Amino acid sequence: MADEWIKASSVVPSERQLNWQETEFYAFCHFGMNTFTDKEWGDGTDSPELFNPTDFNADQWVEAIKNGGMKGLILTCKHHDGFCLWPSRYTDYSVKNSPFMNGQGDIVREVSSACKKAGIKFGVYLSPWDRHEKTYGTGKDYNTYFKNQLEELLTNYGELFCVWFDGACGEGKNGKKQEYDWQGYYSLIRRLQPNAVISISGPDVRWCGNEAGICRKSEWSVVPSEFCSNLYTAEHSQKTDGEAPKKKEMVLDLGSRKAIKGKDDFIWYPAEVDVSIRPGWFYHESEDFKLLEIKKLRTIYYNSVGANANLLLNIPPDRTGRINNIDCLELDSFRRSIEKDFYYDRCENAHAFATSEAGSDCPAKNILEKGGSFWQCDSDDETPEVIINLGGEKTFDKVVLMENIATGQQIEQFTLFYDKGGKWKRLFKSTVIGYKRICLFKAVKSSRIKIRIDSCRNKATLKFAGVYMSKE
Ligand code: FUL
Repeated sequence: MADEWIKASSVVPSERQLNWQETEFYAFCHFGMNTFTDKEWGDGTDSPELFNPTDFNADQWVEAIKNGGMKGLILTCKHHDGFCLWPSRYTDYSVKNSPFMNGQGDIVREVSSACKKAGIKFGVYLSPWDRHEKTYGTGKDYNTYFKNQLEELLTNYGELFCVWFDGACGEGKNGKKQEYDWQGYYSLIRRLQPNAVISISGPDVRWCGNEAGICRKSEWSVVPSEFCSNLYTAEHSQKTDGEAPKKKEMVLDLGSRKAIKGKDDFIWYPAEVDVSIRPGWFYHESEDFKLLEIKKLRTIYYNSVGANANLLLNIPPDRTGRINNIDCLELDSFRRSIEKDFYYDRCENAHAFATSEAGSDCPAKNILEKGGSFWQCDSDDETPEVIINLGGEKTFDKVVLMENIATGQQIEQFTLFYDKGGKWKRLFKSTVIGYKRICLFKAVKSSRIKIRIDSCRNKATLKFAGVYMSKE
């Protein structure tokens, strides 16, 4: 077969995947029966009477999430226990039989409206595994039930940016076996919400493979199509209560030339890192003082958003129906810390030059503008270089690079240099860039930096390059 990487280089994202990628950092809200029973996995037998948030306020959730720097929210409309946060016509196991607003309430409505009002995206999590619903395990009947519920969510709550399907199932060998009608679910979503990505057990967004907030050193968005397999995802997902999937079970290289050798079908399947701000996914008072440390959260952020993956951070609302003040404070300090990191923009008077340009419509100067345009090297330039002249000596400790992924992912390896007394000195070296790579290093002072693309597939592009210094 011809070189696999040539084939891989021509794979591009769909419009919905591009929009999703730009969302970068968004919240997961695990809220439901487990919030009130202090569990992580309910078995579907807890009475709806128990669901009773006394001070529910979706605007407060959205305010806290926005204040954390997040641009979207995915709500667990139904978790494994089967309890629905909206008054579904197809089951009694929902908010309509709870004391919440005397059975007149609809959490999905409240949260989706709050997101819309505040200008952030809204998405739904609907657990395929359902421990309450009697038809679960029957095949066709459950699929009809599931599609009916899906349709309610897809039609009654405005535009969705994501439908998130979990791969988890704790039925075990001797439990119920449900054959999911995945294709049926997907076509319903495509028809009713064509702009929504289908994540995890779905064709648009790939689960990074663990719940510890770790992604690969080289997170390729183009991978062999066999990695888009619900069976594979299910095998690696959670199977018992309280035992989250570990990093060691992950395949560590999905997209390098070595990893794709011998494969002939590739897809755009970008990574998402999902992790909870607390040890559990649902709120437990006992975990109020066990939040991820800011330092750890920052590391997760830079290793995901800064390494070509999106970050889905779980913030579980508490029993009052609000995001606990402890989590709100943490989100606030986190966002402030990231803002400080990018406080000084060192490219305000910069100029950019490249060893080659593919055409007059893609000059190097495009990388200094945050717009739709980009730089692309010429096809015979094997190790293209871009030089950014900062317009004077500047101190900096960060470089942000973005490829123009609309034309595919090309860069396999790059090195950054800075000018030290007229000589190029190595500053940073890494592998893929993709949508975004944030390079962190010890502050240096210089008037020029050089980006050398050591290896790429098709003609390298850069859509953006930024140089920053943090504020003390
Ligand atoms: C897992 C589930 O079992 C957890 O409860 C949680 O919803 C997490 C996001 O996915 O597989």
